[in-house]
Amino acid sequence: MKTNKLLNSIICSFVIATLFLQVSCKIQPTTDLTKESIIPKPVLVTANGETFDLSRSSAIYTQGSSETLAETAIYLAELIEPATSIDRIITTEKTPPKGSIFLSLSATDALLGDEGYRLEITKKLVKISANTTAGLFNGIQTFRQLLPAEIELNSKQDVEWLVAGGVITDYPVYSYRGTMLDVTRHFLPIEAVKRHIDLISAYKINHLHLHLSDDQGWRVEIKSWPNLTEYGSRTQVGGGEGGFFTQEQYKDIVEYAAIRNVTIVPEFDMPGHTNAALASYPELNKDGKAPELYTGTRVGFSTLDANKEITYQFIEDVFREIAEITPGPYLHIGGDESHVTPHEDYIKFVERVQDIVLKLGKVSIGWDEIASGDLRPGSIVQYWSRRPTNAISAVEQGNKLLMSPSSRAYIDMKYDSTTVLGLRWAGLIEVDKAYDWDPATFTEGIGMDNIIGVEAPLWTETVTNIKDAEYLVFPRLIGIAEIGWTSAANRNWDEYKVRLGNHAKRLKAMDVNYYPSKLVPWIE
Ligand code: TNX
Repeated sequence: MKTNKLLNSIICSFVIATLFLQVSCKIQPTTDLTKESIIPKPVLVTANGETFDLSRSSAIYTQGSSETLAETAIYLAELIEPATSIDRIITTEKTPPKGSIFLSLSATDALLGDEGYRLEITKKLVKISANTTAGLFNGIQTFRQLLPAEIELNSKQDVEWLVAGGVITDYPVYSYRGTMLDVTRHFLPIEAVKRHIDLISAYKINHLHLHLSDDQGWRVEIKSWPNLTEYGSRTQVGGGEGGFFTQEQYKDIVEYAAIRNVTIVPEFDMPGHTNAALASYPELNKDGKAPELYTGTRVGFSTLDANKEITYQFIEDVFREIAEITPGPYLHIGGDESHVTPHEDYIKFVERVQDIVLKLGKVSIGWDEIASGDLRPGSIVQYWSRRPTNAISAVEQGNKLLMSPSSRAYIDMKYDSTTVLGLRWAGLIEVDKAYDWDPATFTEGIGMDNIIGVEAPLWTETVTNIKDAEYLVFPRLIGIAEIGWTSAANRNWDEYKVRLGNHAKRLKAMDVNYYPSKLVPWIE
């Protein structure tokens, strides 16, 4: 009896103590900014022990002149409004009042460059300053991660919006931090692409490469060659109905991306991977006969004819039309796996296509095989294969590399042997393997100066919808985003995996269908 009583009172006080702890934990704000799980990891974080309370905020203030500043402020307002009800934006020349979020396009700090920002948080004010709206956008993403995860929900939340105080000074190591969506093997509609842009930009990914043509389908309207989409878009892997973007929809994607600091990089893959175009126009074929549409997953069986003038007329028309609606600097010309193109034809073809792109005032990006020929000045070589000779040749010709090594950055590979989606030809890529590498030391003879950045492609042979895509993309792309932003000296898997684990609640709130790798200590 006595012992029972004692036991009861011990249990009781334990329960009370736990309750008290939970309650006090709830109302205790995080006050140490240096302990926050920010991804990508910033350059410099210092804490001041203060706490900013967004619940008492009334407005977003902006200062500075730029056409895109208002758009960036509206973006921030739309991001926080559903959960907090703050949506007033005020332009000011003076210091904004206590409690506001202040976007200041006034930094004159060379250190911050084109994309860096300074985020200053005191109990009175959140101030993001940058040289560009891109920098402000990146600062907003960091600020977003400092708010409770409920900020990602779409209805008003009864949460104390407390933010730890201090100063963050931050800028990226690489200017190109990208991912690719293959919308040809399986078509993804415009809403899916927009959602994808929302998610990737939350981690400061700033380029979205769209793989727009392949054997299985042509996915964007070209007005001077209408059959490309009228016929060539009508199927996909497995024989589904396929689809395409009208030019209006493409422009819509480009604009949506621009507000989120994402540059669209359109790719028309050639001279191989062209069955859909060859099926749409018999005159593009060497023998003048159009093949059937293709719904399988083999590669390397189709080619444009490098010795027909109509081939180059076709390419000029296609790239001219897309260049007119692509504000970004790059046009991706493909160039991979052209196994049935005679080598001298391939070399001639790739040189002529680079000239067409130059004439349009754009810069070519091509898969690394293009480095087997003469590269035009400025052309970028996307290094994916396991043939370092291509990477070395590019560098010897004075050209730069975009790093997408398939054994690390191919996020269409399976995570482990039990992953249902994905392929495995480049190996299994667990979350640690996708994170734990350095583009600047990956290939002998290639250093940081030879690299513009990193890109993780998602090929969609096995991916039929955006939820499947997210499963392969997340969380691996988050790690690639950090590789592109944070210096290798400041990165470490054991420390990163804890920060990543702390993003579980946030990813859930955003309804991301991520792979819950056992290697990560997820905290929900
Ligand atoms: C190789 S990587 C390809 C694509 C496939 C991919 C599947 C590259 C430049 N070409 O055509 O979809 O493998 O992983």
